[in-house]
Amino acid sequence: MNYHWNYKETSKDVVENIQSKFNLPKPIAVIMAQRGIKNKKNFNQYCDISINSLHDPFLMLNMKKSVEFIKTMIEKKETIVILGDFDVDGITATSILFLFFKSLNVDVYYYIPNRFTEGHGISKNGIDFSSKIGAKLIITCDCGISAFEEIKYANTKNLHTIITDHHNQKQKLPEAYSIINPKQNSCNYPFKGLSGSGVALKLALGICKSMGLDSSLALQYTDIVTLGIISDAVPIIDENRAIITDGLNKIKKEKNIGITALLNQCKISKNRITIDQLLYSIIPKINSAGKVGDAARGVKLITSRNFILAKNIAADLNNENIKRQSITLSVFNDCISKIKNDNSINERKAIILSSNSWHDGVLGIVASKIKEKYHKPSIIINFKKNGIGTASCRSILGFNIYNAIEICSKHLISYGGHAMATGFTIDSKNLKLFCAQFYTLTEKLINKQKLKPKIYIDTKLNMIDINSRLLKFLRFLSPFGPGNENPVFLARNIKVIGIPQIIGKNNDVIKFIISGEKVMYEVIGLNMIEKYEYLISGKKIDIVYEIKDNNLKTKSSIQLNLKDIKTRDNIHA
Ligand SMILES: [Mn+2]
Repeated sequence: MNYHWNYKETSKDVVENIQSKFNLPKPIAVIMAQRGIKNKKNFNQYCDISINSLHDPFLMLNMKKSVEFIKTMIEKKETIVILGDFDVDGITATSILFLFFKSLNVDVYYYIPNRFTEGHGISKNGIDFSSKIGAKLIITCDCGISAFEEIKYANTKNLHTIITDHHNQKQKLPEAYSIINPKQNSCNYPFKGLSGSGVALKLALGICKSMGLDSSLALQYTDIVTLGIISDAVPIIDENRAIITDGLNKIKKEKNIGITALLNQCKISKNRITIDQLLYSIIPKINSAGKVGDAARGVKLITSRNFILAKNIAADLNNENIKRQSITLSVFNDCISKIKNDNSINERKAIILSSNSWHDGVLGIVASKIKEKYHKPSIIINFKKNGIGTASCRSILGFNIYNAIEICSKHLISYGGHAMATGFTIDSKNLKLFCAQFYTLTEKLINKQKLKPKIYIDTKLNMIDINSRLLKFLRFLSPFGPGNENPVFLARNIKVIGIPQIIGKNNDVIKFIISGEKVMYEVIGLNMIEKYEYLISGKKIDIVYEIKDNNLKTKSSIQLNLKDIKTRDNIHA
């Protein structure tokens, strides 16, 4: 992949102002300016990642109404059912509320729909289950904001419903008893970036506050909330920073038996856990529970109090993840050969591929991989025998695929999602019309510039400027994730020392030593084997890199993560 290097935009005045106000070196001031840390007040807000300074849950619309109602249900010893979704955010949100209500001795059950027979969100089966066991109240997790029919159905069964969700609302709202969702139009909650698991935590905190219970009764589950936050890629700013910081500590301390059992399957050193590691290790395993089998096992694992049971489920999920990986690879390869055999795909500004022999559970991952490889909006559709297709769509920066799908929605049965990731269902007889409209739209809306993959650089940073002050500053900025990315640096005129190595299970990692101004660093480049020739050319190189954030204790142990590399004669940045 040939990236175009761009600097992030920064105002010179703001940088100079920060530099003089805080007496800081320029690279640090630039990074602060980009993150809006411009004055003492912003700085203090950024510093405050204490779990005890979260926003008041009662700032959320309908929190009071919901908590009061739940209290009367608890007093009357009524049965409550938590209805979650089958992805990691839904599973973790469900787990939190289930454990929380259990700890209050509430008669509580949970229900997670089956992806293949019931689909996303609240299902009729879940409502029937709740009715059958004599429950009075359903609390949804990470879903429900557009479940108009299902909530109506619950009402006919005399079930009360409280929706907790974080998805955008459609024009109408369902007729639930109450809806807790920071993103609903009339909610003035100060932070809109909560995950489904985060909203569940807020409800538990609201109940604590209103019943005079210690907030630790809810906050003990920040490790579980953290997995939902990371998995849903919500921004790691505001409350999410505080929750994740606390959650990562709890994960390190092995507070949750199920999470620990999963980590043991991945053989990760627990005192160095990062967001990225969780994203690539245990989160896919929890996800695979719902992608190739029964997602309720995810809740069973996370809520388990039994080491042996947890170990067994973790081992099962690990095996299923391996199965899922091999299905993913075969669908991915199938897509690649379709692309290679069809010249028209190269000419278009988006990729749409379909089949009737793929696996619904991997469409999203494959769409992401295709998008990454070709840097075009990508739609992957699988048709079932009845002619109904399920699609996953992934987009590139600067193209809102949700809006585009919405424009083409007259050809679709249903659709939902957000700017970068959307899903839909379609009848096979409408596929041609849909494709035609979508291709026309992308032709019009996407210019060539957008199709060029770009890397955004925070600031230039020479090797000599990597000092303990900078490392301390990076620690202060962390944890990194969406919305609070690890800073990306540029260093020019770098000399490669010795012979670069090719390492990794698939021989796709390059490792080499660089030197500049009397210091040496080890550089690791994942999936960068195509750049190996630059390293052995003997020419000086320019590199774009991150400083690895999980090992910052001593300067000698830091590693540079390579993002891209250019030799001096092919620089366009
Ligand atoms: Mn979610």
